[in-house]
Amino acid sequence: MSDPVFLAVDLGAESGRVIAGRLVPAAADGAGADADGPTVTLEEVHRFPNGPIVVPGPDGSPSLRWDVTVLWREIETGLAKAGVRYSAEVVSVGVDTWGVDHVLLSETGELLGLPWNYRDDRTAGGFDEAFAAVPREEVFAGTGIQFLPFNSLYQLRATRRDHPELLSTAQRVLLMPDYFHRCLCGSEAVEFTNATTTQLVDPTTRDWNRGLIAKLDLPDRLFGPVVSPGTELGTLFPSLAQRTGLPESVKVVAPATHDTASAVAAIPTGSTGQADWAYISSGTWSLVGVETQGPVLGEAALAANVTNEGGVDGTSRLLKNVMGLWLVQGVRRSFARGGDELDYAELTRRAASAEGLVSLIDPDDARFLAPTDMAAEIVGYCRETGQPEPGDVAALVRCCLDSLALRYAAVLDELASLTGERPGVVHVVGGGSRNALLNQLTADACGVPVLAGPVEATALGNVLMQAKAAGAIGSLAELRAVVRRSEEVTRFDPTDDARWAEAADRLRGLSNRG
Ligand code: LFR
Repeated sequence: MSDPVFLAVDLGAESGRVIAGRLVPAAADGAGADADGPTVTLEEVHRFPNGPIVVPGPDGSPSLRWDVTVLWREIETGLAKAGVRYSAEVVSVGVDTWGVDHVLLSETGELLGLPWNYRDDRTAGGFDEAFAAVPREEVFAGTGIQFLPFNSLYQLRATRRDHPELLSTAQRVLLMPDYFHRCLCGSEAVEFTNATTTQLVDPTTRDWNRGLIAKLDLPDRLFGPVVSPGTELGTLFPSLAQRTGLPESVKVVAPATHDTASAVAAIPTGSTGQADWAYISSGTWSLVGVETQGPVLGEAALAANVTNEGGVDGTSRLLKNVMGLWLVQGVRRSFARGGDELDYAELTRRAASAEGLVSLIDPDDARFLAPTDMAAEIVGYCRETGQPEPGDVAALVRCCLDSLALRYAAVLDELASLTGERPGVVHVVGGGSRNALLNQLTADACGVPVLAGPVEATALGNVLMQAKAAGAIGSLAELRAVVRRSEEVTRFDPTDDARWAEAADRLRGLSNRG
């Protein structure tokens, strides 16, 4: 019999994919790298673009949304391709996406409007409004989550303020992957790792913080059962199995549905729940963190504005969101508008030839969250802070990459002071780990080796959690051993350059500007 296939639906802010993962057992003759246990192979079945759509409101004002109907059509197309290619070999399917965004469902299960995209500005001012109901300290103590304006907490409060009829009609809130699981099999469960990104889950009980939900005056009935990653949610709807050519026996299994949680699960390390290694899950966002065995709460964690997101096998992800390659994506869009279409490899090649550490930005300045023109925004920032204005695309991208590397180093310092342990190595995973220049700059800024790869960490984590649910893998440690046997990593050693210390001071000055 051929090796089982697990289908990962992995949706990102720029593209979505359906990926088939195959778990290949250890070589029977006990020879080769895979002698100790199974390996995994991935095959991309379907890829499609994704991005926010603009829906004009009654007064014409733009509202940023996700078109879940189109996303579902693409998912179904991908499943049908998998039906043709693998048919009876498919064991299960699971979905992961970015965090925080969600749909509201009516009593009869109708979708109540298109979900908002988290970059919509309706949550600006949301902190003050929410903290009037529940003080900031209390929100942190009860959730352990970083204060980001787009967390579901502030989004739901914005919906309550602007569209009270939606909240009074809604019976259920489902995060994006949960919604697609419902389309696959009817499940209305909310998966734990992604639920934590709402800032409404208690990190100790690992369930909704119903006291907080009540104080925020959000309807309690919206928040359904929370399930652990690896939970079997059901089997494909027979009609969907028929349309896609997949067997009716295909299970729907919740992976770690938060893309970052799946990526962290697939880090090729030999250690779990220890803060002696760090990770950067690098894509549109850079999630810079360490794995811990429980939440790190208290005053210092609150002051550092770190997050404790839920991980697999009882682990926590102590991390911070850094603006990430969104900056470079934005610069790319700015130049594309001017007719200059450049791919990411070309942008990085140009940045490598530009002089380093000239002008710096604080990547996490709110002005870079959703600017209309990223290149102009960066030039404006440099002008206002008395630095040379980046004059071309090479200088702009170099400014982004230098600044990101410095910001990573600053976050690692903050995390080390919270855990009392300094990571000896940084694993960079995800699409951004392809960027050799950024990897080298990261090693230089952080002063420790960077191990880059796998690029497909999220899809690997998704597939392997399904394999774990099927009983083919026993633990998170074993899951990571499968990744180590299957994927090459590239090492970047820090170069000794005193300019980084000076640049770190400059970035600190910029970040501390009032
Ligand atoms: C990365 C990610 C981050 C989350 C951001 C918004 O794709 O999931 O972890 O903070 O998107 O949801």
